[in-house]
Amino acid sequence: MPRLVSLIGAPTDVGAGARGVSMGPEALRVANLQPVLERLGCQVLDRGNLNGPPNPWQAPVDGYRHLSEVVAWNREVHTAVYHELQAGRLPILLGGDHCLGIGSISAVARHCREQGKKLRVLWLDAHADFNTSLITPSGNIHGMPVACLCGHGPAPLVELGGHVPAIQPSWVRQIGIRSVDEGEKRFVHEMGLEVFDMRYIDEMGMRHTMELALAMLDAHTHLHVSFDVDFLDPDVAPGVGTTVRGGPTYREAQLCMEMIADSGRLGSLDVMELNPALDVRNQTAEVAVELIASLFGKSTLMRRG
Ligand code: 6HN
Ligand code: MN
Ligand code: MN
Ligand code: MN
Repeated sequence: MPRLVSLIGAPTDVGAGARGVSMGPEALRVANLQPVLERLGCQVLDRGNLNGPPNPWQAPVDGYRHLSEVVAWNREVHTAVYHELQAGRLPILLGGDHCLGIGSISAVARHCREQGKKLRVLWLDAHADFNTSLITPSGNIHGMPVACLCGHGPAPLVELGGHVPAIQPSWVRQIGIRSVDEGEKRFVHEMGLEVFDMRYIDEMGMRHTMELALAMLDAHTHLHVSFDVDFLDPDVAPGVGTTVRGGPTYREAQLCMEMIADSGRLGSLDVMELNPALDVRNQTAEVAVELIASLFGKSTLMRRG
């Protein structure tokens, strides 16, 4: 049976500190995301783009920039992602900034609760995205989604999926992390998030890292991948708002995606923070599409096992 996949565009940058990730969904389409997935045997529906408020481009208020706009966009995302999951389809959220992970993952968590499934979240990112209004250096909500999902954030975001907290820290594995703010560091530690930072990947290698991150999945596990494109080294992915040197190479990222594919448990995906305004000839979108192809089972020769 072909894999049923739905593309959902969320063209906004309300949660970010730089403009331009609102153009991410179109860049991924231009980089042939749909035909690439179809060649891999997926049946793909492009649901088009969600609608939400424009970016008012204002300063943060009480530690949050654009809170009401962020809430409005996340409600849209939650509804759309939940709808696809209920229809038995695998949603791919095309961001958009990473604040939208709140709407997406709260929908996945709700679906899993109703289906009696276990949820595991892989957070591929240069950043931990675990700030709160009290410790954020920027007020940008794309630096806060993991904390919000774990119950720490403003009520309308924390309660978005109807169950508080939406997820437990122990369900999350963060990979590729190399930029964490001071207060955020303490909070990550306090909450016991499992972080495979770049130091860990340098020392142990991507293979061992992914073996641990993917350990103990079973037939009842729904695997959600939240792929912030700034996970990648800026040498291969310059088109992101918040580049941080020293990320996974192209080959390391391919191995990461191939090992997730081999787990056979991928149930939903976010592709976030792609910024065409900072890209050169759409190369970052093309790299992202190549990696998504690996995530959906493309391998150089035959699949093993
Ligand atoms: N992202 N930690 C920084 C902040 O402003 O909170 C950067 C966050 C980046 C978020 O890339 O999704
Ligand atoms: Mn399902
Ligand atoms: Mn992020
Ligand atoms: Mn990031």
